[in-house]
Amino acid sequence: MSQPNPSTAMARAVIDELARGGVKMIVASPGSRSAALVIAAHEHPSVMLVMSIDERSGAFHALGWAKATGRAAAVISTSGTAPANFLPAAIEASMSLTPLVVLSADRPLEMQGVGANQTIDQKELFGRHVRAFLHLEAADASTDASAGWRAEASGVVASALGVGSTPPGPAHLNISFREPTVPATDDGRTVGEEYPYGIASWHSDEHAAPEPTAADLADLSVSGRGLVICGEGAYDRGRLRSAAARLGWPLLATALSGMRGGEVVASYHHLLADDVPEVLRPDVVFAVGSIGPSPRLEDLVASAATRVRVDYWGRYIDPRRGATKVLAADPALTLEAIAEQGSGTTDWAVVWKTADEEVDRVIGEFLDNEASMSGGKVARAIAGTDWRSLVVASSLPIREVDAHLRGDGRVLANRGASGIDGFISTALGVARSGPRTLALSGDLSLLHDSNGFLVEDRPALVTVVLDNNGGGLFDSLPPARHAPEYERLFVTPHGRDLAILAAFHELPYTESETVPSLVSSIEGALAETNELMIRVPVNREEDQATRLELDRIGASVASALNA
Ligand SMILES: Cc1ncc(C[n+]2csc(CCOP(=O)(O)OP(=O)(O)O)c2C)c(N)n1
Repeated sequence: MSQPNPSTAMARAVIDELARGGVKMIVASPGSRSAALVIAAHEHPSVMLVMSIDERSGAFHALGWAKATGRAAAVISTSGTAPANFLPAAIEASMSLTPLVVLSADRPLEMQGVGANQTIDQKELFGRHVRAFLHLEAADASTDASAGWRAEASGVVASALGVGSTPPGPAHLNISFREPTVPATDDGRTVGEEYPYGIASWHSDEHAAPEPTAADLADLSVSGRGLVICGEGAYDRGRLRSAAARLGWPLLATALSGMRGGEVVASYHHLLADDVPEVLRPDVVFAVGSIGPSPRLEDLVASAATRVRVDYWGRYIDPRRGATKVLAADPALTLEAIAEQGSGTTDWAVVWKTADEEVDRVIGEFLDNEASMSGGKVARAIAGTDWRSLVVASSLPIREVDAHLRGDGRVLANRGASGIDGFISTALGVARSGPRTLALSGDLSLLHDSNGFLVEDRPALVTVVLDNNGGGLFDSLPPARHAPEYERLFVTPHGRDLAILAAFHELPYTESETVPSLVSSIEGALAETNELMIRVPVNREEDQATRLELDRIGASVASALNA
């Protein structure tokens, strides 16, 4: 077999090293400078290569897949503005600790700074949003550089997976290529020499898990009323749950924590609408990971005298700057160590659980009797369907799911940076990892990333769109009361017919105006093709009025508890 040209040899070594490091899924967008990388990914036996026209969507597709599988994914782009489109997904990957390898092809040194076409400064393009920036100069046939290529490639994978105390996230490898960028030794534009050396392999390191230290555990008493709040993050759910049970501490869990169901308290959002009721006020709060989106959990944290925040990867999560202790430690091990000191007040968890069930019952009754469709109704309807993964958009969808979903199941959302961008692609990336994926989107989130539907070999996805013709979230924010031209400047109604969008993308489409029809459309699709877009028309004003009414109901349940 003849030797490859230098660009091909380098691309093969890099892609092979990614695969050896566990990167088995790569999303690439078309371009000439990146040709060697794309061809190497296409030819590698253990890599699944997916083509995406749009780099921004492609990166979110890879991100969704990585979030769903817990494994690193990679993206490939050509030079110029192409890799700049990776930035939103890279930021989300950074903040949600998702391993994402970003490969950008670049022009060689002799083409930099001389006005060459499609040539920009790509060095450190993602600034501080990546765990590492590495660069490979264009290969040539005069030196054996393969060990160096493999070292850089395995380094970028290790940085994405998390090395030492650095958490997983995005890592960027910028690679300059000289013509020819296709496997032919001479592609007619420039004569490329053969690369005469072997491309030997390398290996990567593993990270160490943090354990709580004696200082971490000092002053953490079990006397009084303790409460655990579980959010998104890395920790052993089972061990944390049993440690909380041993302590007799109630456990509240966000929809994104993956901890809902059973004895876990889920319906806190409306219960805490007014203030924290005296009977539910904790002395100690142990908050794990990122506990959004309901700001009322932060009120609950603030109401305790001892406020502990803990995150496995040491993310500093204390948005109100009120923590009495912020720990970088394994949350389950830490709570177990606390539980070894004894147990808390016996009937305290029962008080919380009773309140949780009561507020859920009263809210359910109210919504069942309400004629119009609302976000709350849709979230409750979805909760009971047979999805395997539920992917939820930012804005109202995640707030409604967090407020109404009570059962267990895998819920995913881009809440690292809470963008409405890349949503469809994220959901399709999740759907590529397994069947029965259900997405809940707002209409703006859908329109923002409808290019996501253009992805190659599109996985089947059931998408429910809460169509309130614009951004309904703003109705509960200050602009709704204080801004001029509120509708035009904030809500941005578009008046578009989503049926046409679905038809353009050749997606089966339906509309649901009642809960039974929504449930039957979802169940039908999940049981058969897994592919459907369901538009649920929602009146924005009525929906906002319902949310306010549910808050009033929650507050009255809470004040009855105090009585
Ligand atoms: C990329 C990005 N741009 C802008 C925003 C600000 N933003 C937050 S919510 C929202 C409206 C979203 O509308 P839609 O998806 O229809 O959901 P709804 O508010 O109606 O639930 C916008 C624009 C954002 N979070 N992310």
